[in-house]
Amino acid sequence: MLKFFFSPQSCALASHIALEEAGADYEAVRVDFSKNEQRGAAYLKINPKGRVPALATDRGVLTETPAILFFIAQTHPAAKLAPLEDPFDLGRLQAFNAYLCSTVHVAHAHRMRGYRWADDPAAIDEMKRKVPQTVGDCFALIEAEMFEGPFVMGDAFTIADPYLFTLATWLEGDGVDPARFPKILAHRTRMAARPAVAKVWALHQ
Ligand SMILES: N[C@@H](CCC(=O)N[C@@H](CS)C(=O)NCC(=O)O)C(=O)O
Repeated sequence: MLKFFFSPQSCALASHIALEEAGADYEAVRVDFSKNEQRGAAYLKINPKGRVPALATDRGVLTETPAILFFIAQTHPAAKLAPLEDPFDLGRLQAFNAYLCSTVHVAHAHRMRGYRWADDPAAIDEMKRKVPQTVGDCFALIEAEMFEGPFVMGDAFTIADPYLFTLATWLEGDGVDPARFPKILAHRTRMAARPAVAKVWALHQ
């Protein structure tokens, strides 16, 4: 059975939703950030990066949201969470998730985790001040150029949808008005109504 390590309302929400959408057989294990459990010896044995999510499989532990999402899609083909037979569409899907992981999430992290990049409190404050602009710019690009609708990739629900949903739930906290992005906001509302999303969302409160 899969063992999924998560912390509420973190980026782990995306993979958690994907596990539910896939109908996966998994156990969810909560990592308590308030106790710094992600940096404790026990968790570092699971994920030496000290981050969530992590997915323990019978072949070892997977980390990094795009990799975990794709693993879930590949191991649960009946759920049709990725265009597995179409190399180009699969490439587009991976490009979308890579952008969320490498650019959007990192822009967001400058609000709470500026200490990763600077020691000077003034530099950390400056990074924090920039977050509404950098995160807002990322979402403006997604809204205008990348989001197809009604789902990220068009008509089919894929692993890009829970990932976009997760990052879109951070918008208000990042000082960005989601009303600027009508398509993404409608997607967020539609996603929240899905039974798998509602079930996982409740566990993340
Ligand atoms: N690139 C990783 C990022 C993982 C990550 O930064 N997770 C955050 C939560 S959203 C975390 O575990 N932070 C704990 C910490 O920084 O101590 C992914 O996409 O999975």
